[in-house]
Amino acid sequence: MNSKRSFNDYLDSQRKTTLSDRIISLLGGKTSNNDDIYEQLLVLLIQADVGVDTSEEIIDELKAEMSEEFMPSSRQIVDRLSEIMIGYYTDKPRKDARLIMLVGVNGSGKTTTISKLARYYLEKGKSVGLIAADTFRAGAVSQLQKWAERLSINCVCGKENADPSSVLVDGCRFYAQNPVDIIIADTAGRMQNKNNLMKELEKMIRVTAREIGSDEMEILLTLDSTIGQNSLQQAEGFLLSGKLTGIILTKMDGSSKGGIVLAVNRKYSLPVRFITFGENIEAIAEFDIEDYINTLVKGK
Ligand SMILES: Nc1nc2c(ncn2[C@@H]2O[C@H](COP(=O)(O)OP(=O)(O)OP(=O)(O)O)[C@@H](O)[C@H]2O)c(=O)[nH]1
Ligand SMILES: [Mg+2]
Repeated sequence: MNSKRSFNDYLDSQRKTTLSDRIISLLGGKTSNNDDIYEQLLVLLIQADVGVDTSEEIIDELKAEMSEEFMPSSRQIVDRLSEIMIGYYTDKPRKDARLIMLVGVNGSGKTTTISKLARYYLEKGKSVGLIAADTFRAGAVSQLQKWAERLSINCVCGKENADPSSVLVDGCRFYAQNPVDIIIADTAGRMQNKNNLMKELEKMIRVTAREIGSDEMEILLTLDSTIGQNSLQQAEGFLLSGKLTGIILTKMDGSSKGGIVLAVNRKYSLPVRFITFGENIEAIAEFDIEDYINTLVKGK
């Protein structure tokens, strides 16, 4: 199955509960333009995890455009709402990174996402190598090593309790001798408010940048989409002195509508690079804001 198709399957599964259906049933297909409607639209956005502040900004903008004389149909409201939401997202050009490092709190989906990413790039005809720099959690290295074996790719592994920075340096040097198109590095889960662990991560990024060049790196934060608004705090804690380059939103197959995409993007100007939507190795796709909002809001 190619990734576009599995992304479409995911979008299909989301169509059942679109905002559009709820908006249209709310408006009853009638032309309407009153405060009560906007209030209810606001609640729908907040329920979709867009966040209170961002939802208010979006609804205010919609409201300002709808003059009292103009009686929009519910379809027009839905269409305009989608456009405004897409306009709220700031993208950044994708880097052709030589190394992608995944960072994030424990259990957010780093290691499984790395196996998905590896398969994704292999399918695109790229060569891939892994670095297992989570030397903290027992079993973390072998978890990645198993995936590397299944995908027939190299994995440079650190010993348990080894300094993760030294594993990264070893990995970069191994792939300098045995070049691949993309190196993907796993890191140990850590809470964003643990200062020493965040310092360790900054060091890991620094030493890797010395080997690879900071322009050749993507540092991606895995955010568990099911935690809703807590994502904002996590993103703030993982800005890594400006080194964080983007987000992977995981577990989108759960109850989350993932509206947090807009809130995080608005607040920290971080692009969402990928979403994952299942335990299956194919359950990953590059994030596309228009597809995503159109599905979330309009169901198409
Ligand atoms: N349903 C679902 N589960 C997922 C997804 N991504 C990851 N998981 C599950 O989330 C759990 C944690 O995933 P890991 O990849 O081990 O998370 P991690 O961030 O590497 O965890 P630590 O190494 O402990 O920090 C596992 O049970 C995964 O199967 C997803 O997209 N959907
Ligand atoms: Mg892990």
